[in-house]
Amino acid sequence: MTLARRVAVLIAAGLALCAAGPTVTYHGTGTVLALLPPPSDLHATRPVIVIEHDPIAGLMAERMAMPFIAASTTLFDGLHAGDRISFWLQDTPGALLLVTIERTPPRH
Ligand SMILES: [Cu+2]
Repeated sequence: MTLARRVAVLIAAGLALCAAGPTVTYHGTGTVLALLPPPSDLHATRPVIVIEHDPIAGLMAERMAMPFIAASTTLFDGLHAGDRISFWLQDTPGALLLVTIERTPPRH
């Protein structure tokens, strides 16, 4: 490989990294409807949580019930259907990934 070619490859790699950009994170609140460790009907290998979520700024303007893939089953520890939660999503290439969950006081 010539030096010019090598430099071109390095530049292309650098541009690819830049294109990936900063990690985009969204914060949401809602109620747990179901906790589905893998394997489940919704995903063979990854944990899924179904949330009735409130509007999520920058992502979804509507309140709705929908499933999210969770980064780890350990996020489900101590959680139950019906719990009010605050959660954070990360926009990753494969999925909108739920990376953090906190239980919050019930809303009356
Ligand atoms: Cu939604």
